[in-house]
Amino acid sequence: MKDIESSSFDFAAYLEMTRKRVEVALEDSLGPERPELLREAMRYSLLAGGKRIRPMLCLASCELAGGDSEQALPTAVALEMIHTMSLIHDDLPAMDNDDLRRGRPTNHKIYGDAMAILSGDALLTRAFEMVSLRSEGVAPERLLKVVGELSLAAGAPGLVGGQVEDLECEAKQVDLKTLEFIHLHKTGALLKACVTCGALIGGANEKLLDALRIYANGIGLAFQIIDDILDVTASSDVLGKTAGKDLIADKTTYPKLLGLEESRKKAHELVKESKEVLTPWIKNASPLLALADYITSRDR
Ligand code: GRG
Repeated sequence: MKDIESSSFDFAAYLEMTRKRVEVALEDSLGPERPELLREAMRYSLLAGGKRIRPMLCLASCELAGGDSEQALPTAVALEMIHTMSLIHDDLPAMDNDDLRRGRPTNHKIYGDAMAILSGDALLTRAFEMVSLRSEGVAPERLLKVVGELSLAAGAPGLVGGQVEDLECEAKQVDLKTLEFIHLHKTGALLKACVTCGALIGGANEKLLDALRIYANGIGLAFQIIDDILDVTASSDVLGKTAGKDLIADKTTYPKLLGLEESRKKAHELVKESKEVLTPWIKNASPLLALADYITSRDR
């Protein structure tokens, strides 16, 4: 099938506009937490930049389903909160033990391990508050489904399961199937929740939800392949996190199993397939098509 192009869509302008919209919503999302140190630690990581891909996927999916993306904004914020929590916890000494994230020292390097765990916990629980108590104009049954999707994505069937498998596989020979399991859970599950939650709020039917799940699986794997490639080819300065860690930790990665060129090819194929799934909705799918391309063209 012919590759789908979204040439007339000004993605750079869309990206900038949506990023600013998300930053404002993130800034507004944190209340007067007490004690002040907890508030500081939560803000430190949540407002540290980041590409904000997850909220963008949520807002774009809501619009693709015909909804008003303003109604999905609290859920978009919730998704970024869950993502940020997972980064804070992933960087802890008991997990990936990293010093650098989003271009600055990791949360635990500034606030200590206990506060990093607790600020992550506070962000995770605040995410559910955003959806259930701060969404306006969305039918309660839709919000209930969103809560369900978020629980599945964050918990054992998603992020936690993927992370445990990843830890279990450290310094072991891992085959392609296991690597795929890790990434579909560690990275893919939350990306899938971004599109399903946005689409549910927008009132998507089952056909669109199924297509978006396939789209998300494809871009989720592609996202991780590019992450693995950048770990070998980019600098820590550009990435804002420690480059070359996979090699040092002797982790199995796509470049290790397939080589750099094959890995790039696989990521492009996955993105192409993800875009094709959205063909029936092509008229309103430009942001999601362009976000899929962004994943393979990104340099950080
Ligand atoms: C405690 C419920 C609970 C879950 C935590 C720690 C953990 C379980 C999971 C780790 C998940 C993880 C860190 C996956 C890596 C995903 C990934 C590729 C992150 C990088 O995403 P980007 O590039 O980062 O979008 P920015 O900084 O741009 O947002």
